[in-house]
Amino acid sequence: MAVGSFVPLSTFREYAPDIMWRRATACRAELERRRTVRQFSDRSVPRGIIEECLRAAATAPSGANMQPWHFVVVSDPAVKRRIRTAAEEEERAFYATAPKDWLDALSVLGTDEHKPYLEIAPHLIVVFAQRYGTAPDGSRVTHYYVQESVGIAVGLLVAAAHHSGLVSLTHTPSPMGFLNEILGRPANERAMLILVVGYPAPDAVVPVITKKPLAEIATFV
Ligand code: IYR
Repeated sequence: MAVGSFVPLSTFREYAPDIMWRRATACRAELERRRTVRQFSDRSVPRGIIEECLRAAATAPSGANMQPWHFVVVSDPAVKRRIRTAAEEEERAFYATAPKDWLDALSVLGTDEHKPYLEIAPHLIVVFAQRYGTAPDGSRVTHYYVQESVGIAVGLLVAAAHHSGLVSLTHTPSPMGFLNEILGRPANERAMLILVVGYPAPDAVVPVITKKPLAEIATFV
């Protein structure tokens, strides 16, 4: 029983085969250039650019179109410092107790408990997943496929930041409850990750890693 209203699909564009090839290749090449960066510059980034990236993220499909996400953009140095302090505390515990195979897997990335970028980068976008929503009358609204929906939105956010000429780092301190506390977010929201966004430091380096080839990640039946 459809009770929504519908309009003709007017935004779809069909491309001639050669244009389609060119666009698919250009999109792949553009995304292939993206690298996760851990050395940030303190150069400022206009808030409007971040807003545009968030608008791009918000176009993501979501379960029953519930859009179960909330983004907190932290640019205030004092709040960034609090987040860094709390995250480093969690990370110290993680690096001291994580299983050896996990630490071995991370060794190629060169990560440790020090997270200076949480203070240096101009913006931290803290992504919250809303486990349920709240109706105007205060009753609970069920959200569907929350992890999937927020994951897609974050993917678009990462791509939008890259496309805009910024670098980012997906940072996942664990557990992340301190983010609700510092940022005053409600109990229905769970912090999923911090996306650190800005310009790379002039001397930024990235690990020598490769992506799996198509034959390994895809099967055509
Ligand atoms: N959250 C820690 C550890 C870490 C875990 C994974 I999986 C990574 O891909 C990278 C880091 C940290 O940020 O250092």
